[in-house]
Amino acid sequence: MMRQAGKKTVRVGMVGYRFMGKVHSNAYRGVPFFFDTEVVPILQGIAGRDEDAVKREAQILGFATYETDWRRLIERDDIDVIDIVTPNHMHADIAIAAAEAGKHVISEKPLAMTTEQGRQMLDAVQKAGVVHMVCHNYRFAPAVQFAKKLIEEGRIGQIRHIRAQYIQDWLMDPNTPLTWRLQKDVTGTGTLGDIGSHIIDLARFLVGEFSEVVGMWDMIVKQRPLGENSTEMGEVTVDDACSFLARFHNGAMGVFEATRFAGGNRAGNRFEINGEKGSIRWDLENMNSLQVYFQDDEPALQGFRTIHCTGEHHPYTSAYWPTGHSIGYEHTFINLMVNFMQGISTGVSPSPSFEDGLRNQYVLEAVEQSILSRQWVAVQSI
Ligand code: 4PW
Repeated sequence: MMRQAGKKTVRVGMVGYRFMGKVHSNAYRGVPFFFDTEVVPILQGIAGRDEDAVKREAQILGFATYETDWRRLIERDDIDVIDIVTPNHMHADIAIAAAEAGKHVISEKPLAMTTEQGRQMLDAVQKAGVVHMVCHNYRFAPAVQFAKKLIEEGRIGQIRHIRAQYIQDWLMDPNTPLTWRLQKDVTGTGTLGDIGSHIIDLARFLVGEFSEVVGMWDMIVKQRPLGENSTEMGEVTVDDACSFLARFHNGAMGVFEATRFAGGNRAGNRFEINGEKGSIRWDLENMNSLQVYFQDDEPALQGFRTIHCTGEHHPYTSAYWPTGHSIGYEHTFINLMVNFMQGISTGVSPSPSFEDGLRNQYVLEAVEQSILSRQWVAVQSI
């Protein structure tokens, strides 16, 4: 850690630079702009294999230097944090090497390809004593944080149900080319790990730990063109859609659905939680609002009320704009990075940590096993 203008700084080395690279870079820049954290990130280095591309992205994203080999980035003394925004099959090697070099590590989700890899990653960061985090960003939406507060205050009582969806439609056209997200050896699972892991994280955050699951999945389009306008076809080797039922340790029941074939749903990440005293609803497509229902409201006035979570009474929002002014998807990552910086400052890994990532991975594994065995499967605990 260095000191700059009275602040401690951490120098970030990012591996990868596409969609999530841009989102993370923007989030690091947003931290000191909106928050007064003790530790401030500096965009120090970025790694990618294609020199022209990584050089260009370093300039666009605001990184001071670039490397064409991620191992070189990890070896450097002027890097304190390794940020992994690569496809999933690279997470484990990079995270373990970074931890062994004494760097703090933040990784995109799902944490790993398998529970074995996730366990090795957690062991490596714990052994090295570095701070670690996995990027399940949606729990940092102010309305979701407010839902957590209401649940912790007991406002909806004991939770009985959660039904959660992350449903998209970007693969409905069979001519949409094959991407790494559709190849098992690069991604692990399809919708289950890519977007199902987000609703698993939200459920763990809001409801509690999973006890057992049973699922089903489908591969709807089995072959896709290898590129735009290509006539050569490649195999899709993961699920296009996945649904599962769950039981939680606290007795709650869960219904989960992830798909990329739900026409009209561009980012349908939403949940409803029902407790003995009330209910809560959230929808990413209207992410600053939270719908709540309280059973003890006067009968004639009972019904869902919509709270616009943009005021001084709601988590994170006062750091941004005056009451009533909305924030967006990118702010969930700024909030996440604020937690990461605070974790580095205190030496305590914030949640979701690699431990949360591994717990999430155990749920993913149990769902997959239940589908393959056509049975309920108990979720392993750490
Ligand atoms: O993590 C997810 C991605 O892999 C995201 O939250 C949305 O779905 C956007 O892209 C995919």
